[in-house]
Amino acid sequence: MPEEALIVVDMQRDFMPRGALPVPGGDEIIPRCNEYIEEFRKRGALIVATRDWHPPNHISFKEQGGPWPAHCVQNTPGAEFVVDLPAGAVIISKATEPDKEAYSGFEGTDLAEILRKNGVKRVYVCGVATEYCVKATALDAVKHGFETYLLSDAVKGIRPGDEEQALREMKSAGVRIL
Ligand code: VGL
Ligand code: ZN
Repeated sequence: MPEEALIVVDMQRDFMPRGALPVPGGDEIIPRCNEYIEEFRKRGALIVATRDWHPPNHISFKEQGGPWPAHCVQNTPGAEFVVDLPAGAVIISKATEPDKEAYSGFEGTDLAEILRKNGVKRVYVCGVATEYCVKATALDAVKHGFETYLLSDAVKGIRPGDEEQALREMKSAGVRIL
């Protein structure tokens, strides 16, 4: 049983430059994420990729009164992964219901159960955006009792100041920043 999992958060086309909700420099971490995926795969870790997977009328979209432009709509090119996932990777779709927002990969999904069933004790988190889905996922991982590591050279935030604050919050919650 793999004791470890790599959780790659929301590495999707719409969060990259020229996407619908771009994270500045989001594409710069693609090679690093791919290296981690390969390294963790080789050492037998479970590879998990979360994806934002919204219906077209999602509550978080401006058209619905939410804060964000429409992004990562289910089955559109903007929702596609930009990292290379191996066969056997576990894909976790989140925020799939029109009236519920979910930044964390654990929220409204089977992620915690899947990790537990696979014997996972430690999780390593990378991806975007640092101060939204990465932070929420890492904090929930701690809450679920996993030893949690942030791969800080493979995350990117929307705003640099918010990213710094998010790193401090994660650290004080018990996330180990690598
Ligand atoms: C995200 C804003 C809206 C994220 C998702 O993946 O961090 N941010 N939806
Ligand atoms: Zn979203």
